[in-house]
Order: sequence, then C-alpha cells, then structure tokens
Amino acid sequence: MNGTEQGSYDAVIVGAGFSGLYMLHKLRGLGLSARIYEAGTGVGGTWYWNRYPGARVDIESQEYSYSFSPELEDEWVWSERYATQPELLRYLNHVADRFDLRRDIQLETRVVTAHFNEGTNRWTATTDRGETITARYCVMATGCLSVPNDASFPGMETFQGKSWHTNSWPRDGVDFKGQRVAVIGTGSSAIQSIPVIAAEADHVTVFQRTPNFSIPAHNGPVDAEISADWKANRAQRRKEQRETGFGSLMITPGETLALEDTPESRQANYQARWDVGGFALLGGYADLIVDTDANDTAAEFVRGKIREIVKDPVVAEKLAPKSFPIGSKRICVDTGYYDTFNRDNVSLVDLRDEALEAITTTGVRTTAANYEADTIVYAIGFDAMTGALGKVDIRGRGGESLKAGWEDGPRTYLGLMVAGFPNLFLVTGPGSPSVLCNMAVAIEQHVEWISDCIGWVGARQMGAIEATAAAQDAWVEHVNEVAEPTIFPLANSWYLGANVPGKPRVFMPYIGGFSTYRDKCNEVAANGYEGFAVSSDAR
Ligand code: NA7
Repeated sequence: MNGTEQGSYDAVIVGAGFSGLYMLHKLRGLGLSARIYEAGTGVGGTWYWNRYPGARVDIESQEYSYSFSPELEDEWVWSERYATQPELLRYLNHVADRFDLRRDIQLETRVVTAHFNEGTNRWTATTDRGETITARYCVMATGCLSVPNDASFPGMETFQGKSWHTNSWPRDGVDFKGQRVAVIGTGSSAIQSIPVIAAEADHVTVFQRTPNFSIPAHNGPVDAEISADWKANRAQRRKEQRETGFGSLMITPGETLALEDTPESRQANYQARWDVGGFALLGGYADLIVDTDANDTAAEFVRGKIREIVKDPVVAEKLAPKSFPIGSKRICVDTGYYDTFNRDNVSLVDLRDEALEAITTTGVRTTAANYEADTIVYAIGFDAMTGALGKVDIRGRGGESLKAGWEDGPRTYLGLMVAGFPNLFLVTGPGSPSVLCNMAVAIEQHVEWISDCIGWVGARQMGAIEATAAAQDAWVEHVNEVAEPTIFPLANSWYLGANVPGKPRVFMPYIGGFSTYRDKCNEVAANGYEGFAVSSDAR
C-alpha cells in the first residue's frame, strides 16, 4: 500500500457525513491512509446543511445512529425520540472527535474531478482549491439528498426580500418575527418547517403543488422503558434491525392482507399505528405496497385524519393527497403540520388551481393573484441519488464519463460499484436500498462491505476490482423487476427522478428489502466477490 506523502493516499473519500466519517474510521482500521474532502465548513453532511427550523430525523434516533461502537452507543443519550438537526450535528461532531477523525478531513474543499488512470490503477482527483490527489480507491460518500433542486422560477432575482433554500439555511438562523413568509413546496422539509415558522411569523402562505401524506411523529422524550430495553439488549435490537426490510424496528410488518380484514379491524390497526407515529402505518398489512386497493384503505385512513384535524373542509380537501398511493412518495413525519392550517396566520394556495407564474419584487404571483411576502422559503427538494455523483466529473476506463453513461438512468452492481470504474465505491448508491432503508443502517452495511472488499483486494495484492458488465446488467434488471409490481412507479417522486425536469424516469433505490439485499451482498463476498473482476497490479 502507498504511504501518506502529500496528496497521495490509499483512499480518497468524498463527503464527511454519516458515510464518510465511518468510512474513514474503517479504512484506518485496515491500516490504510485515507483523506476526506468535504465542501462544508464542518462535518455532518445532511445534518450540516439542512438547518431549517424544525429539521429533524424521521426515524427514531436510537435506530438512526451508528451501531458499530458499543462504547459510543453507551455514552450518547438522545434527548428526543426524533433528534433535531442541531442534536444530530452535535452527535456527528462528537463522532469525529471521539474517533480522532478530523486530522484526515479537509473542509471547505469540493472534489471536482476524479479520473481513473489505467496505467497506474489509481484515481486522480482534483479539488476546487486546485489540489491534485491520487489514491488507489475512491469512495463517493456524497449522500442521496445533497444537491438542492434547481430553483429557477422566473423573476426570482428581482425579489426584494430575503429568500432561502431549506438545504442551504443560514447558520445563524432566520428571524421570522413580523414577517410575511411564502413557503414553496410541501415535501418533508416544508412540512417540518411550516409549523415552526408559523408560530413566529406574522403570516405564512404555503404554495402547494402536490399534497403529501404526513403522519405525526408523536415526538417527545425517549420512552424510559424503551430506552432501558435498548440499553439492556442493544446487540440483539441492532441485529433485529438488520434483519428487517427497512432497517427499522418501527415498521413491524403485518402478515395479513388489508382487503381480507374487516373495515373495523383495519381502522383499529391503522389507528394503533397512527398512535405509534412515523412510518409504522406502512407496515400495517402485507399488501400495502403491492396492491393499490389495499393501499387505498391506508390512504383513506390518513385522508380521514386530515379531514378530522383541519377545520376548514375546503382546505382539508386540498391537503388530502389523492393522486398517488400512500408510501409511493416518502411519507412525511410531522409535528403539528395539519393543525397549523387551523391558525389564522396560515393560508394555503393550491398551485393546481392557480399555477405559479413568477416571483415578483414583492412576493409570488400565480395565475389568480399576487401574494406579498417579505421572505420566501424554497422547500423544493433535491436532485436525489445521482445529483451529487453527477456534480463530480468522474471518468473510468477509457476516459468514459459516469454522467454520460448514466444519461438514461443510473446503472450499478448492487449500488456499490459501476462497470468500467475500477476501485470506485458508492456508499448507498442507486440500485441499493439506501433511501428505502433507515439510512444509518444502509450506510453501515455499505461501509463495512466496502472496507471488507478493500481489505480482501489488498490482502491479495490485487490492483483493482470492478463490477462486470454482465453482473451489472443482471442487477439493474433485478432492481427494475422488483420495483415494477409495487406502488412505487405510480408516483412522480424523487425516487424516480420525476421531480427534476429532464431527468430520466428510472426507479433508483432497491425495493427488494434491506435484509434480502444484505444477504445478497454477503453471499457475493463469500463467493470471492462474484460478479466482480479483479486485476493484478499493473505497475
Ligand atoms: P421533496 O420531498 O422533494 O419536496 C419538494 C416539494 O417542493 C414538493 O412539494 C414539490 O412539489 C415542491 N416543488 C418542487 N419544485 C416545485 C416548483 N417548481 N413549483 C412548486 N412546487 C415545487 O423535498 P424535501 O426537501 O421536502 O424532502 C426531501 C427528503 O428529505 C424527504 O423525503 C425526507 O427523506 C428528507 P411536487 O410534489 O413535485 O409537485
């Protein structure tokens, strides 16, 4: 292995979020030199950037956290069921300190190119600071939701007030007192922030293009009994978590079918799951994600809740999603979202009735009216899953560009590697469970698989490992095959790239279930990295 002379490492890691931090720790454990390059001024990835009011995780914190270190687990106590962004950021900073990671992290540096050199079997990366780094392995720990959707509303630049994208929120926060605020978008970021902004602002106007299903978090202190159970049985709970389809014990899967249950019993089941909160409802019955009629029973339950909570029936109907199955877009997990529409200082503009025409100097203009605003919040989402990979000019064998090769949609083997791109690893890449799994669980599994793979290659003094085209083709076909009979292709979601104009409509995550996927990855490794070609060092 190579030494650590300036600019030359065994591995270059792009991104210092959940993935990058653990990747660095694991590679150090193999005795390798690795360096993280991170665009932000601090570590934390998603939890560094998304500082909008109300930002918090949508999986319970004891599950959405690292499991690799029992000591870390014992010493870190979450203050709420669903940690806030500041608490998550403190946690990731603590991890960086605790494992002495900072000395190998270079902040405020964006990797702009990464090219594979077939002569040396090494990657050469360049940064926006003009540095050149070479490394045998290149790990893209760039996150699934890290490139904000391009907000190109006509007239945006003329707006006289302040405007913010939820993903690039100012570090010192925003003072909404006395402000008229326009929020564009009603995805998770908007649904989390609107109740908090409304509590402070003079008036909030919400611009909704498509309503989303949201379920209360029932957030609060971690239940003492649950906390004690996790403390006493942590290893077992973590094991159980990895054996689930979604990497979380919250979504206990029902084995019966919704349509075979009586309406009364169904209602009771959904109510019990609504009371648990978050994603629990989706596990209600075995057929919810494969049968649209079954799915509609759950969707109707939530629409009923919206009608119950929101006092104005016209507003309630506008907020009730009817154009896609529940769960086919990521369910939102909220604190007081629907109830916020009962406030006098909150109004809803349905962009399906009056299209958004332009941003003006004083607010937002639709085909029906001008809405004055002092501040505009763009909560319009991300170029998901492939966005961050496309921002780096990645070139593999023969100078082939990853972005060009993915013009019709991403193609990977297991979401981990790409044919023609030796020694390039993707953490939670397209074609892996990623966003359909508790991300912390998905990330740990990938990081561990990647580090095992690198250890295996290194121990055999091999130069490069890469996915074969045949294995990749078969995997892509399998990813599509398992998605096809489900409800997922039925929504215009970011899972399909449908939220970004011009992006190919391809279902990107793997819906075959996390535990099944993990078994497959383990089997591939146990069979001597089946579907991968390994070449000896060319130098
Ligand atoms: P999402 O879930 O992609 O939501 C973005 C929202 O912005 C959604 O309501 C969009 O409506 C809306 N949007 C996007 N572009 C426009 C334009 N041009 N005009 C009007 N409205 C628009 O992103 P989030 O940041 O809220 O959440 C992303 C994930 O982060 C979430 O799933 C959690 O995992 C955490 P549309 O539905 O496209 O009609």
